[in-house]
Parts: sequence; C-alpha cells; structure tokens
Amino acid sequence: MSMTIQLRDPAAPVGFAAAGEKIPSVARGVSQAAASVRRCICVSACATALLAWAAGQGVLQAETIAVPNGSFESPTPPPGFPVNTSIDSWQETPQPGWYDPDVFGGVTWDQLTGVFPNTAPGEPNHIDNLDGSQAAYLFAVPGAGLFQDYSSTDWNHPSPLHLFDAKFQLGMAYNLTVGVLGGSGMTDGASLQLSFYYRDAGNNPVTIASTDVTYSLANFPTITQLHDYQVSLPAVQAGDPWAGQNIGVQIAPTSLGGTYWDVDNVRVQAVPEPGSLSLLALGFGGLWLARARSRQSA
Ligand SMILES: [Ca+2]
Repeated sequence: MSMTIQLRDPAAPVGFAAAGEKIPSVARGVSQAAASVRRCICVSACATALLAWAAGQGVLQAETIAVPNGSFESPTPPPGFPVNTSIDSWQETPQPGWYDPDVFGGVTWDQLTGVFPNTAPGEPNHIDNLDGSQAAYLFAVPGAGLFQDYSSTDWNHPSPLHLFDAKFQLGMAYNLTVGVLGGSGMTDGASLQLSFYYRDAGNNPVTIASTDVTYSLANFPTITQLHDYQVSLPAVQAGDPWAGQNIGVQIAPTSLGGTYWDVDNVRVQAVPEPGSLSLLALGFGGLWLARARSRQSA
C-alpha cells in the first residue's frame, strides 16, 4: 500500500494577521493552537526554572544522615587484645535458640561480632581503603548481626540513647551504603544482608529494602579491599507504613560461611525525588494557567 503525505507548501506565508484583517476560522484554530503550544512551552519553562532554582537552593541535593559510630571507630580493643567484642551505638541481634557455642568452638553469641584495628600498611591483611583506623567483623553465622535505630541500645547502654535520630520523610528516597569484605576461606555463595527497616506499632522491626551481598572469589578477590554495596529505598509515599517512622539499618549474615565478613563506613543518604518536584512545578504551572485563563475570560 502506498501513501502520500502532503507537506506544507514552504512558500506559504507564516505569521499573524494584520490589524483589521479578517482571520479565517481555520487560521483562528491554528492561532489558538499556537497560543496553546506557547503556553505549554511557558509552563514547561516555568517548571524547568523552578527545578533549576530548587537545585540552586540545594533542595535537590542529597542529604547525609550521620549514623552514630558508623565507621566502627569505638571502642578500641583493650590493651593486648586484637579485637573488642563490644561495639558502641550498635545493638547485636538476639541469640536464636538454635545457636550452641559448643558447636562453634566455644565462641559465644556476643563474640560473633566486634571491632578491630587495621593492621599496619604492608601487612598481608592490611585493608587499603578502610575508613579511619577500625572496622567491624561479623562471623558468617546467620542472624549474628548489628542494627541501629532511634530505640536501639548498645553493650554499655541498656536504655536507648536515641543518638540515631532520623526519620523516613515523605518524598525522600534513601540510600544505605556499606563497605564490605568477604573473609579468606569463605564458603562460595555465603550471604550477608544489608537492610533498611522501621518498627511497627508492636515495636517489631520490619525490613522495607535490602541488598544481599554474596561471597565469591570474583566479588572479593582480596582481603585488602572493602567494596561498597548499596540498599536503595524508593521515595517514601504517603501510604507507606514507614513514612514518618524512625530509620533503622541492619547488617546481618544470612547463611553459614565458615569465616567472617568485615564491614565499615556505614553511610545513609536522603535524596529528594526529582519526580516529586517536577510534579510540584507542573502543579504551579497548572495554577498559573488557570489564573491566566480566568484573567482572559474576565
Ligand atoms: Ca572505620
């Protein structure tokens, strides 16, 4: 089937009618359509300008949310000890009924997590990109994790200190980034979960976004480099049960791995969703159009 497309005559005049000249109805339609397009362009320009203004004001910039002891710098190990099994600001996940220290070489649940100082540069296990001078270790035992939120406690404070005071805010997306290293001799496929959670009305932690880190030699070719892994939580919506609730972060092995995970430099960022601001800008544009129309008809 052939089809012919009639192109506009390039010689035809384009422009507005002179004063007093009668405008044919088709031309009037074209003129109105052109005006409508101009209004759309104007609204679009307004939206773009508003977004540019928002970016300039820092409204669109990501906001860093400090995680107390997110770099595991405290406490330091007692003199003569290579690690400290106590970690400030972080709470250990409770010991499950199945865990028997006798089966795990006498290692108590409490000893499965702790902090350690980096070794000296040049040592075979010196971590090149460790943040500060310490990191945390977690034996690859399922559930032997660390978590923190507004209501969590730590080894030294049985009552919450409320140091991690941040909430999931409407229209903000959240990123949790953690430097991770899989220990030498780890079982292939062993996993570690990084997650965001909130507490429900019954005070139970509810995971809302997570990333599974899987051990393989390809993912962790050395024990001298931490690799960043990220959990992304989409922009919080009004109907989300976690909207306005306190932010919780958790790091926990989810399978037996034989050795250990090292983690460091826990970072949380709140990122304004550009889509929300675009809609806001278009909303302003719509209001402007409505006002312009009401002025025209008045
Ligand atoms: Ca550190």
